[in-house]
Amino acid sequence: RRSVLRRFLHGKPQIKINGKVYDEHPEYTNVSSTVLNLSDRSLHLKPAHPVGILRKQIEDKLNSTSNSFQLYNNFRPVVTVEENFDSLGFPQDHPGRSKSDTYYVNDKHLFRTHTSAHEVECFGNIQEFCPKVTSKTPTEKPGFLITADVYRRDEIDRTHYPVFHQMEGARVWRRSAEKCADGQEPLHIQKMRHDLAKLEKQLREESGNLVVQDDVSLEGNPKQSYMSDLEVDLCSQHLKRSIELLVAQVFNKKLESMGCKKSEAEFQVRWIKAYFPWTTPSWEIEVFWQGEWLELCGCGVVREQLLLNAGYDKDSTIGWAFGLGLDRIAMLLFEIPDIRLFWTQDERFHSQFREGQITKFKPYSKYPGTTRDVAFWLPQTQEASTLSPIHENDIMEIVREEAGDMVESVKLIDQFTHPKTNKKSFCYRINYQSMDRNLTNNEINEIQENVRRELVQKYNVSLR
Ligand code: FA5
Ligand code: MG
Repeated sequence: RRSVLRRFLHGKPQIKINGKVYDEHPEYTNVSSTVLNLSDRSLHLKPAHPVGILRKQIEDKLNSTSNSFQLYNNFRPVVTVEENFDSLGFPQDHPGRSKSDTYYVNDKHLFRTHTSAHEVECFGNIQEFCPKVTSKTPTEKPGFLITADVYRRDEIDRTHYPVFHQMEGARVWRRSAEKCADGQEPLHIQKMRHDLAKLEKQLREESGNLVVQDDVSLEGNPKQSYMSDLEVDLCSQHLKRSIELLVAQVFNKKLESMGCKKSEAEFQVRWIKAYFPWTTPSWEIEVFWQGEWLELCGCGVVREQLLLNAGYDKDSTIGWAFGLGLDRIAMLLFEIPDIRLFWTQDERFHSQFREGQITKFKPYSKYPGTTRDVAFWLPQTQEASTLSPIHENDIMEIVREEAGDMVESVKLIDQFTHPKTNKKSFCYRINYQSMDRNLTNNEINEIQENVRRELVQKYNVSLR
């Protein structure tokens, strides 16, 4: 499979992704063919796919208050390191930048790890705010929603997949310096109060059963000095109420479909302080669902440096941004037991969903699974250093590359150091199971053999 997408030009290895050719980099390139193959699926654009249905529903709801959000749904997944990290103020040593966590195309390009990679560009499109900057796609709207596939090297289990979906949201207000006559507040404060009141009214009418545990303290979660307390307060409230509105609408639909009446069913969310390099103050929101707190979204008041990067004038603007994970919400709403199902081509999955409707997934059958263990000694040279060059995500990647969606989970089940030789041994248990069909022993054995061979070839381990 690998050779299909890789090619050589004048002896230089290159990768073609969605029609564009990139030079490989000897140290950085770590993108796998599994990921390359997933990068042109655009599940979020399919109107009758759970992820597409959820995206549309949230877009409609957020634009129902005042239609302030420009929609962006077609950004390509490869972005620059600058867009994904530098423009957002990620420090050089941030763990998110490491090759064990991120799929790099080369030293300058990567598969975006979040939709925030497009914030600077989209802020720069808001015409009123940077009149000097000539964007190719200007918009009049003071906000935007970006939905896209995002990529992270990660573990393998029912809720983790190397590709998932996020929706980025943002909203800005232009500050007015002028003092108003007769003790009236500045125009932008009036505007923010007006926008907030409208949102609160809608929230009261539509989501009276939402119980919110807010965190309004700014201790350890500081505001920026160019903003007044009142500005931060109005902006934060508008941010939180906007997210509460979308969360309430999504979960109320679910409660209704489960036969609960709106007036009876309460549900809880809580705000928790968080840290992101390009927002302050920052929070995460969690929802209490079936006995567990589930993290839905990170957000905050946008740091001015980001707006300056987008071409805004100093002290001119106040804004918020959020990044919402769509897959876990979609799994819960549609009662989808395994994240791999989103990616299946099986009609028995796709025929179950309709545009605009949240319906319960009916499993078409549970195919039997089978497990295989792989145990190995690390090579002697690696044991001397405390940091092993094999990261757990590298093991995951090999299994994904060989097994594709036939792998359900990979778990470390045993690890020890030989008391005499000091050699380190690891044992991983691989669960094989297909969502679509029965697997034969022969094909699993072959995959398992390939995994073992790759471990030896790439990392020089001794199999046990
Ligand atoms: C971010 O990605 C930030 N870009 C969010 C943000 C945007 C903050 C704008 C401030 C301003 P985080 O890595 O926590 O943050 O991911 C955001 C959401 O994506 C999470 O709350 C979760 O819902 C979802 N998410 C994160 N990792 C995964 C994963 N491996 N699988 C499924 N969903 C995930
Ligand atoms: Mg998080």
